[in-house]
Amino acid sequence: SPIGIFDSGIGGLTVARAIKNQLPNEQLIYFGDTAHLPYGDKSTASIQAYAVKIADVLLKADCKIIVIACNSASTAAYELVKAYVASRAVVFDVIEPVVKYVDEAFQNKKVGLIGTKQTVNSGVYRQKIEALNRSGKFSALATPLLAPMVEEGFHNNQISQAIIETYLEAEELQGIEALILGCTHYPLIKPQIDQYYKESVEIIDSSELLAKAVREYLESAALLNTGEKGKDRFLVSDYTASFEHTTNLFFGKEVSLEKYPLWE
Ligand code: DGN
Repeated sequence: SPIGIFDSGIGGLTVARAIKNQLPNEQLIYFGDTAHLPYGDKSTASIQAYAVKIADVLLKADCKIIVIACNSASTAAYELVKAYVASRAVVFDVIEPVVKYVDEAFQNKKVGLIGTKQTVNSGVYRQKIEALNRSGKFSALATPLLAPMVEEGFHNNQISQAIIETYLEAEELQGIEALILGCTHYPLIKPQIDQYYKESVEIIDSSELLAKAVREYLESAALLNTGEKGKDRFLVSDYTASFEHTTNLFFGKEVSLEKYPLWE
């Protein structure tokens, strides 16, 4: 059975891509809720309603795992989706693997987070990291310009460099030894962030950590696909040609999107 992955749009394809790289023999069913993006500015209640509806779509497609490939949806709906899905599939989010890594690698260090307003204001990363028995500090900054900037193809140019630097110079992010990329879009600007810090700060990419956690789970639960692999599918709740074109940016190649409205 397939691995189900969902996001507010196509940004979660960075997560799908990381999972595909680690697990090339698995079939993916990706759902991008393009009719309701961006989640970064939505209320928790709205995101929860969308997330449960999408979980249903993925359960109907017989997914053995549901991956919440969106930080905003993970902060708003992880607990709810887990309770809703119960024993029908195993649910992963983008936050747990990061928290585990911070616990292992940054015990006494100050760790920073950048993400959407929903992700930062929810305080979920803060709660989970502060709940660890560690002496290091945690500090977060909402960087809402970054996701639309990446979507518009502004990475690796002067404008994106100036915006990134302005954010990274904020008071909140001073003295950090690691920076969590708390948004699906940020792996694309990781080279520019690295360039700013000149390797003095470790950049924590949640998509890589999540993909590794999914692989390790499938291996240990003996759930790896051994038979013939079905074709990957990419569903979107609203279709436009420009979404399809942008898939290239996040997935490394253009994929064809199927329209699948959440509500008729
Ligand atoms: N996928 C969202 C996230 O990771 O928070 C970012 C896109 C958005 O909704 N702005």
